[in-house]
Amino acid sequence: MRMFVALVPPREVLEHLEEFLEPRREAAELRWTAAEQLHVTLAFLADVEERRLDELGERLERAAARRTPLGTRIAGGGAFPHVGRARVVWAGLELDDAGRTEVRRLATGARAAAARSGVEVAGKRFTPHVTVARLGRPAEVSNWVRLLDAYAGPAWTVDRLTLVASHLGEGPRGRPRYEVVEEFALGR
Ligand code: 2AM
Repeated sequence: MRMFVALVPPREVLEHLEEFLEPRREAAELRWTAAEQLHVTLAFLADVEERRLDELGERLERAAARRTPLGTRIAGGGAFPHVGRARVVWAGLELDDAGRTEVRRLATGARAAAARSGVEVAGKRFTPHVTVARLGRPAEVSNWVRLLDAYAGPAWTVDRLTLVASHLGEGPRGRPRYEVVEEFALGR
């Protein structure tokens, strides 16, 4: 199973970003993320075997319990691999130093939980981000990054980890369908 561990902002936060982007997104070369699919990936698990699921859930629960909730908002923008030839346009998380450390620990904890459950974790570098659009062909996206730099969404509290299954090709227009498998409360 293809899965990922994510921070999923509350609906009103997603809708706020959606309403900001909606009137501006006519550019055809960008594939925009549907509002209900916006998230911050902490750990991408390309191939989770069914038999690993129970242990993965238990370990994620413990990893989440060790961390404390933190306040943030979606704000600012960036691009991967870089603005000049981007494949991904993203919005950032506004975090103070303590929040940044806490989010990093959340990602480290989620990745360690997966690895200890015998699940391989893809990707080494972690930059907290919300992918808002993908590009089929790399392009210059400084206009979009500037636009997102002018954005600051409503404050919300990160209070859980979400384990999501990604069913490729089952969503609308060939997109993946995301299914929330389980949520794990922070600091319980
Ligand atoms: P993203 O956070 O940059 O959007 C579900 O597919 C999520 O997992 C996506 O949001 C995506 O990252 C992330 N993802 C997909 N493929 C990945 C890979 N090969 N390595 C790391 N993360 C990946």
